[in-house]
Amino acid sequence: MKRYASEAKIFLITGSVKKGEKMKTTVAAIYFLCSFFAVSLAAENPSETSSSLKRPNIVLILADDLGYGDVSCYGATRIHTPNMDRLAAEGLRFTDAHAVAATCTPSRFAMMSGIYPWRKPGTGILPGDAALIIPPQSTTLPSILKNAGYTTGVVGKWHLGLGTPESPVNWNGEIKPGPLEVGFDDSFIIPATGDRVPCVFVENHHVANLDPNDPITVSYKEKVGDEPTGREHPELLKEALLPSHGHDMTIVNGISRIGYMTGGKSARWIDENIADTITSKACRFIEENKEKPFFLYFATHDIHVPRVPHPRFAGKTPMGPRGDVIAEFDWSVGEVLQTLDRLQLTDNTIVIVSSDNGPVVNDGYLDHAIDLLGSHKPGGSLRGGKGSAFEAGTRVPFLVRWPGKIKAGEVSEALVALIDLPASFAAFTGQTLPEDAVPDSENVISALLGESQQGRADLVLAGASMSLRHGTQKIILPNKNGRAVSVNTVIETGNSPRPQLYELQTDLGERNNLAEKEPERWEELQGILQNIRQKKVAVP
Ligand code: NG6
Ligand code: CA
Repeated sequence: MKRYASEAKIFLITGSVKKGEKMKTTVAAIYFLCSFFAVSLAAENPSETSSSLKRPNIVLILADDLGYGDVSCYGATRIHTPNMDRLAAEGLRFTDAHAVAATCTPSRFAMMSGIYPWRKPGTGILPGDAALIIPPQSTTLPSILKNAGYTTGVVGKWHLGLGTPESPVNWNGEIKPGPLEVGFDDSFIIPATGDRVPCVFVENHHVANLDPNDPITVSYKEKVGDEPTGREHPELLKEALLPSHGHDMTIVNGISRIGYMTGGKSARWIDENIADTITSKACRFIEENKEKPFFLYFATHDIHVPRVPHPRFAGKTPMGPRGDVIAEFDWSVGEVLQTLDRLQLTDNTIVIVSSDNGPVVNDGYLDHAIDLLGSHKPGGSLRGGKGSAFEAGTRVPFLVRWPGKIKAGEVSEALVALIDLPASFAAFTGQTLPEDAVPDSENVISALLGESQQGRADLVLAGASMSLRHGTQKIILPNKNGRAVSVNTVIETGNSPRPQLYELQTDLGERNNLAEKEPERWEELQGILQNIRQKKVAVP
């Protein structure tokens, strides 16, 4: 307890907030500082110590490809997500929260670094053997919280690269730099995605359960070893997981993947057990750190392809594997909530649940997701989906709960984004950041805590074409080369050779293009977008 008291003093001295954002952060920062004093006072009289007085833990659960319409508290009716519904009932549900990119790597890069991904080349969807794209020692969401005294952990999907271009990742040796070099104290990750090799977990600096006599080789260029591929041996594949596009390289557990691998048999995951494995790791991290403030980034494999639910969930929804893995994801959320309940940490923990990008139905395997969709709309009433510049590409479910601090059952229309987490939590924890750190991240902590309905004014989104949100107005830049519909996923990309302008307040479905009718408004918004793009920003 002494530790808290002395840290509180340091925060008071250094506790100015970033870049003239004092007004917005004052309430949260004061709460944060007061909680230190409350704890230090309570520490002198231990009977007064209550969990609600401690520094709040932060648990960020990020689903993969979960759509705005895939959750029952966002309107889904063919699928039930009781645990996310519980969070919405006990906390704040955002209706206009975004990932800043419509695919995984750029979205997560932005959330970690506070930098728009289009400012940095090489932040597109990464292969499983790519180098780390976040420079070690740069300011990141976990490094901010670590500096604030939190123990930081990541469990689940990483997809931000490992190793360096000069020293590519060695799966049989020490794997670094990676999560531990960008601010995490503890890490148990899927290196890239479930559909990419290597199909193993990496725990801190090493592949978990690797037998040194069976070393791993990975290649994204050519076949390695003599294990069969889906292309050569489709008869070896699980029936519901035949590839529809790509995904026809090395077969692991009867599922062919993107990329080639050999070796590492004892370390390979079993797809049916991924959710169980990482959920129990996430809960263990909470349990092990229950005495001190912690930040857990729990990035699930669900609901990405290949969709392979545990037998407990298989066939439990009317929508086939895609529905079943939504139920499985919701179960993972529930396990985390129950762990917090059991450890009496619920009141002292901020829980955030969101998704890295919008939904996709056919993402490479013939798993009957399309036939079994029925009336379900993965993007709700939004247009587009994963990869798209239309709203369903980036507008995602976003729930925040902090019992007693955030009013229960409220809805917020504030425009907020995952990229805002670094600046918001820096302000919340009274951190002073270097002037050039997290340049595109805005402090929206008051909106996140439900104290204000005011989020950010502008937000640049990276789907198939670049777009700008300015309040409820939206433009999508013309794109002469892109297709209007993705050949593989059959998702409307939002690409058009003509400028697009929508007023989402009255046209959420982006059907009524106003650009030609209102050229001045188009020009004005385009000017705002250009200014943001041309802003001089340090990109480490
Ligand atoms: C695409 C894959 C898709 C998925 C996506 C990444 C093909 C044809 N498609 O390249 O299946 O893996 O990358 O998804 O290979 S994300 O959510 O991690 O961005
Ligand atoms: Ca994703």
